[in-house]
Amino acid sequence: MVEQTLVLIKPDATKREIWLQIIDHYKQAGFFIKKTRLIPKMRKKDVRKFYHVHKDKPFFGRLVDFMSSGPAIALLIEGQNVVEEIRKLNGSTDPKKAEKKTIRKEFGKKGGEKHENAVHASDSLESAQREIKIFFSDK
Ligand code: 3AN
Repeated sequence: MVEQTLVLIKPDATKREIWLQIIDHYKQAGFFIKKTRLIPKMRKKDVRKFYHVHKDKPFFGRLVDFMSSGPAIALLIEGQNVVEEIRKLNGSTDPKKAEKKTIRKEFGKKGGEKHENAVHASDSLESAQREIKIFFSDK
């Protein structure tokens, strides 16, 4: 089934100027990037809304500060089974545990914190729809 998913290249990756390499990595792996959008800085209240499922986690405050600390790049990716395929290519949440050749292994910040894992991707079709609307509804 043709699906759409949302990838966010996070501030740790834009600050390290590796966002283009990350986009290339998705393309080399055969994914079709339908739309891109630069987000100069997410507002804290928008990050809180975006990650609302984690609001009671101990790392929530750090995650909100981090996500609003610099630019992010949103990618709308389309293709067969992309929600699952993109998560596979991204690898484990913690870059230290991510498998070889995954985005988080290659591009997660070395010696960084767990949230400095370069990318976010929607975890279900339902979240993809919600997240795509947040970043691309006016396009
Ligand atoms: P994923 O992004 O792989 O779906 P989630 O949904 O478990 O991972 O985590 C959502 C966000 O919270 C991610 N950006 C992740 O980096 C961050 N996060 C998860 N666990 C921790 C933790 N223990 N400390 C700091 N940040 C975390």
